[in-house]
Amino acid sequence: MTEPAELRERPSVLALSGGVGGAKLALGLYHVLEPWQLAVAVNTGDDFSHIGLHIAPDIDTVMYTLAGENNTELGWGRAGETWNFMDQFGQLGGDTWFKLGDGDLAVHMRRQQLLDAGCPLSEVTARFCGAKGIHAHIWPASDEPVRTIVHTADERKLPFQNYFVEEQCKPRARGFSYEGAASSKPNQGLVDALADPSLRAVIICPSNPFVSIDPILKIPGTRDALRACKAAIVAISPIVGGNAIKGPLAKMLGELGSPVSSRSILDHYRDFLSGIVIDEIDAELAATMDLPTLVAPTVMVDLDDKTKLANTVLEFADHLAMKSN
Ligand code: FO1
Repeated sequence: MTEPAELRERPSVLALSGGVGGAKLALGLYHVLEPWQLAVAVNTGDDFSHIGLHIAPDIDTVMYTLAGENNTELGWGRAGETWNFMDQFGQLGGDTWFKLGDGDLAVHMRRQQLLDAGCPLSEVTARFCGAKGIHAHIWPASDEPVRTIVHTADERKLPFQNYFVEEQCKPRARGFSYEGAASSKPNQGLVDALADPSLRAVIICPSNPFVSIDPILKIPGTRDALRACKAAIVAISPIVGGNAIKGPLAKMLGELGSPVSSRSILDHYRDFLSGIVIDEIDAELAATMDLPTLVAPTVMVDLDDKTKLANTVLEFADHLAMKSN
């Protein structure tokens, strides 16, 4: 499990990503760039410890997606998964609200073994990606624990997976906090990429700003580094036609009193963003946006959609970079 030699090269495109939606665009970028040119800094706010194992859902979703092993029906885990472990575990009284497939369990067992031996999460991730033949840089945003907590209207503080899986996003959210973020350090690759004057672009994937991108931005120094970054920074809005493509974002925006609109996404990232891509269904919104806005098809179903959007986003970033020079 050695690191491919080209991964010692500096990436030219940095993507910040959560799980499913971010992984789709990451796959598009992976196809249109030389693989080693892509770095993906991945949310770890969804991570938690469960049945003694470190679970890293977004890292695994990005890793399985780039390896072509992702389960497209579930949106998480591995394709062609079997569930013998879970069935037995449940029969014996074990917790089954969070499901680990047999192959996925092997990933988790090996990850925990390496973490217990003192290997940081970034190193474990690099080793796994190497073993799966992935030649892009996949970085956990931090090696230290950052944990998203959902503050509910009924005054509870729910760890993300309890909110998302166990309670199926039903509780009303009134805010979020990011346990451990203040004492965490950003991944060194992420710091170096953002300071690199030859970086081509930073892409904020169409991920949930509150629970996928904010846990990255709350890591000390990250938001400042984005503000200081010389490359064009482009976000792809995860809101399409007044709804989120997947997940609880629309519900969250409503509960927090914000419009379910790409306008809210722009406002969220305004201090560091160079431009935003919104879906063609929302074309009329473009005229009201006070930052360069590109209208394009953003819904990614097949690989062609993903590579087309990746090319569109990169061209837009290049155009914005040219304008600012
Ligand atoms: N999501 C579910 O809705 N139910 C599950 O049982 C579940 C298990 C699971 C196991 C490993 C893994 O990497 C992800 C898993 N997810 C599951 C997905 C995960 O909770 C969320 O999709 C992400 O955290 C949101 O990005």
